[in-house]
Amino acid sequence: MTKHEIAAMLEEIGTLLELKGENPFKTRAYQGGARALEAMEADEFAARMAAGTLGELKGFGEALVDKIGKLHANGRLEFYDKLRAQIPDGVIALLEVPGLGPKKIKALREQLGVESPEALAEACRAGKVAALAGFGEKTQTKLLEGLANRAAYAKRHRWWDARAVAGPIVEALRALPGVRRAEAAGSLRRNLETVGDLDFIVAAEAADAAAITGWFCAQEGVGEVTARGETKASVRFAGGLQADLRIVPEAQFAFALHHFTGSKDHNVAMRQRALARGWSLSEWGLVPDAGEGTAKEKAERGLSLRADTEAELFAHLGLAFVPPELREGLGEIEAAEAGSLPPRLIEPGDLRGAFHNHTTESDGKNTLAEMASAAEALGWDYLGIADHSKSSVQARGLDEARLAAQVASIRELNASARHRTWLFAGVECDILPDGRLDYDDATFAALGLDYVVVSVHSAFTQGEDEMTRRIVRAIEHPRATMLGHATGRILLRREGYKVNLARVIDAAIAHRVIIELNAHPSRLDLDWRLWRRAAERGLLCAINPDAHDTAGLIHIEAGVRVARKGWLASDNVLNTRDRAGVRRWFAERR
Ligand code: DGT
Ligand code: CA
Ligand code: CA
Ligand code: ZN
Repeated sequence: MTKHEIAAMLEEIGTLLELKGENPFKTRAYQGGARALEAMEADEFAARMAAGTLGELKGFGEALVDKIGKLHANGRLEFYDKLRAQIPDGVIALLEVPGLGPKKIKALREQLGVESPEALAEACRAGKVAALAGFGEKTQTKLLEGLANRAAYAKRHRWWDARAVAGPIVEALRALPGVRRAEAAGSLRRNLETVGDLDFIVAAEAADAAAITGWFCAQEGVGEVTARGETKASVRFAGGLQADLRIVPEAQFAFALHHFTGSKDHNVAMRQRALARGWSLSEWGLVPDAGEGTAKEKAERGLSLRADTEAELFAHLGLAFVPPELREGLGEIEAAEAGSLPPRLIEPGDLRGAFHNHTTESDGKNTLAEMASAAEALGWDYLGIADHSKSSVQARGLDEARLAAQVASIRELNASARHRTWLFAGVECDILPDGRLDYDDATFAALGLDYVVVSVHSAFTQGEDEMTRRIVRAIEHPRATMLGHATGRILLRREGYKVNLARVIDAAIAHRVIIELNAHPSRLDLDWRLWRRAAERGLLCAINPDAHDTAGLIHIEAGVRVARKGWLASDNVLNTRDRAGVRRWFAERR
């Protein structure tokens, strides 16, 4: 096991012990150990494991060192297996309910016998939770809300995760005998931030269909086949994600692909447009509306207009090609008719770097040098480092002295020319509950940072007015360069804080502050629905991975996909500019 994996394991052991109600010293030893491992350089860890000197460090007692040794050598630990077996799965599931931690779960188990989210919902509805000491009416309402969200969220999946499943399936489908074309359609193709199910469309002869559905239902990872016919099948993967397959004749492929890409609203508008021109548009084709029979029958009689590509389908209706991510029924058809679609949406290859990234100085898992090397390997022209500021104590935020030292290391690394990637020195500065920033003006003046990302990391429960005033005040600060994760939402887990985004966007435009499109697959915040209009009004975007390790840098692609959905072109995004262009922009701001 790697250092990260061991740390995660220790953290989990700490949680499990807490759930069991073990002595707090014991649980804290594991949690402390996990954090200490996270903070340790990989080289040091390897050296200490080889020399057997981990125990010399503060916080690494004998029992802990023994367990780390076993995990390091064998990748498993009997102690953990036994501990995990003592705790029901339902209790583990309770950890995912917002507002519940090990202590509260323990009280719920002991006093109400609650051992699953379902049992918790029942206890809340019966009013039993409100009556417990330390809970109360408000907590009970919150828990019920959290449970409802959890149920809704469980049905959807992050776009990034869905794509990881879909990509290899499309490749495999294309390699099957008889498959002429294969695509993933649906919300995945539209780059929606969360995906309900996967929709695969395949063009093949009827004679090959049975073998293709056969492969689809028997492929690795399928937990259950929920429907199966000659040309259609639906499966559920072990992880809960479901997938539909449809096989169509090649002549129908563009129509089926368009139909099953959706969205529903887009399809409805397209169908109305076709009808107004005397045509009926469906997954079967584009057939005359007049005359006997269903659209399917007409298509089978060869009455459909021909379209080998979706572009031809759109052309039949007098429209320019609408990229899939714009097909949400939000004015894309009108724009396609008027010729006012963006001539070119931003593409992943347009980005030359990113600004919001962490290192081991705060809560990142890789050092400055490791992050720089990773960015260089990706061919990035520059990498911005923005670790947490001092108020983010849990993330080991940097005080003035540590930040000054980090800025010096960054300057040194640039001067050494060890990496082709240039490092910009920034900080992710907490917006304090009253809207002040986490460092005073003198500190900012002394630090000489290239830029400042301002973000909310505390007091999430403020009312909308207070939160809006707070963020606007931060935007008005002359040192603020960009606003990080504008709502703090965690997709499928946590709603964003309440804030009037229209006013935040107005303030950002007025003060020439960038708003980030946080590209972490769980954030994708600021939401794509707001970008089109904001960018038209002059808001500049930066697409940032918020990387906490080297692997996190590639999440930037998720941000670009969602930026396309927000109609953004490369001009709208600061990090499509080269190093000199970015430097110039920072300098003008100052
Ligand atoms: P999802 O899976 O919930 O993330 O969203 P989609 O958009 O992938 O929806 P899904 O899988 O139910 O259906 C795929 C596409 O098929 C959908 O975007 C549009 C089309 N479609 C499905 N049902 C209907 C319908 O009742 N009417 C129309 N016009 N189109 C539909
Ligand atoms: Ca779908
Ligand atoms: Ca579907
Ligand atoms: Zn943050």
